[in-house]
Formats: sequence, structure tokens, C-alpha cells
Amino acid sequence: MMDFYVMTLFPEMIEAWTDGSIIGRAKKNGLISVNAVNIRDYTENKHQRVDDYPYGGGAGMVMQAQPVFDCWKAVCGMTGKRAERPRTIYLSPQGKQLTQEMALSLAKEEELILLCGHYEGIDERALELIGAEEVSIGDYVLTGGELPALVLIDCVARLIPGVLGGDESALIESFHDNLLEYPQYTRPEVYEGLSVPEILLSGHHANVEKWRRRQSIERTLLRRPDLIGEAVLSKKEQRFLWELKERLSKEEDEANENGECEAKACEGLEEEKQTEAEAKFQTEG
Ligand code: 4GO
Repeated sequence: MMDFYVMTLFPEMIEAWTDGSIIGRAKKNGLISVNAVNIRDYTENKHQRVDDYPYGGGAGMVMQAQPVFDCWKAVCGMTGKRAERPRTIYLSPQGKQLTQEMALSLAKEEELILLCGHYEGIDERALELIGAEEVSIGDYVLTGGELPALVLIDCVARLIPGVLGGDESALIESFHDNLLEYPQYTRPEVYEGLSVPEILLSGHHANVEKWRRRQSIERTLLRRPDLIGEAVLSKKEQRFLWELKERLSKEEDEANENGECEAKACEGLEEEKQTEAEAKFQTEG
């Protein structure tokens, strides 16, 4: 059982999403709970405000420390005495990036508090007092922490035993060997003239397995070369990877030879553009 507490200005967003699909089923089965807590309920401002102008000036508004810290203390009370200071995560682009490895570590917790900011963020003193860990789901900026919190809940919850059905839990293996997934096919056998790879229809289990592993290796090399060094491969698979690399570098050399003339022409063109732009800049400047 794992309890998620989500501190947010938009509790409906959290509830709407976590009621559906596999996460909704896990809630019904009592494997997880998701409790959305409205930060606005804790403001002492008589107009129910939770934000104010940033000291030092600048665009936008900042969430005040008071409602956030008071809300957090209240949530700590809700979590019971199971943990002294429940692990609290502030979703922000400044955080450490969420990975499968981090998700596995988070899945061991009994409870997690997720703090969602809005506007230009939260007064730093609240984050300091809470001792929040900052986590980012990727290098891009969003208008609020709710979507990242939901991403984190989904990613962590599916690692909790029983959340995925027996069949689905095999999916946890994904990323396990640091390889990308192999391609999947379902009926019909031919769609828009495209056939399912012959081997998948053969019924030969060992060959299918071998083909899938090789597809995973090839995909990882082509799409995520940064992961291939970490891949867990058998001796035969290492050899396959080596041959694959050889083949690709040969193909690249050939392409370069053919492309050399083109590249030269291109370079010339770039230079032309450059001088044109410089001339324009000088006449304008
Ligand atoms: C998290 C929060 C992006 C992420 C956010 C991320 N944007 N990449 N925006 O995980 C404080 C105010 C942060 C809006 C929030």
C-alpha cells in the first residue's frame, strides 16, 4: 500500500486523472491511495489569495510560503506516524530528472507528498522549511506541477506489486537491460500492404525471442546510442552488436563518399549566405 498526497491549487485535475485506467483500478483495490489537498484551503489571506508579487521585481506572481508550509504541515498530520518527515517532492524544471531508477527507489516508500507549483513558482523559504527534493520530468517548462506529479504517480504506481496484472507486470522488465522495446504487431496480418514480420507467425518461440532481442539492440543503437553501453547482453548479442556497428559505419562511410560533392556545394552556399548577411548587416548598421 502506498499513499500519495498531492498538494495543488487544482485538486480536480489530480482526481480526474487518477480515477481512470490502471491507476483507478489500483485505487479501488486498495493498493494505492491518491489524496489531492487544496493549498488554497490553508491560506490566511482574507481574499483566499495564495500568490503575491516577486521581491526584486520581474514578471508574474509567486506562491506565498504561508499557505504552502501550513498545507504541508497539515498533510504531514494526515500521513499518520509512519514516517517522521514524509518524503516530499517538488516538481520543477530545476530538479533532478525522473528516471526508471529513481522511480524504483520511490516505489519503496509508504507515502509520498508531491508539491505542485504554479505561476513563477513557490517562495524559496517554504521549499527550504519543507526540505523538499526537487524532481523534473524533463527539460521543458510547464504552467504547473500537476502534470509532472501525475507522470510520477503513474510511473511509480505501476512498480508497486499487484498494481499491474500478472500479464502486464512483465512490462516492468522494460528498460531493465537498458534496451528499448522491440516493435509490436497485432491483427490483421497485412495492413495497408504492410505485413507482420514472418518470424512472428512462425510459432517458433526461441526464434521469436532472439529476433525481438536483436530488434531491441538495433533500436537502442540507432535511437539511444547513449544507452547501448549500459545494455546487458549475452556473448552472442555482443557479437551481433559489434557486427551491427561495423555495418552501420561502413554504410556511413559510403554515404559520406557520395555526399562529399554535395557537402562541398552546400558549404559554398552557406558561405554565400554568410557574406550576403554580413553585407546586409553592414549597410543597415
Ligand atoms: C515541473 C514544473 C516543468 C516541470 C513546471 C518539469 N514545469 N519539467 N512548472 O518537471 C513551478 C511553477 C514549476 C510551474 C511549474
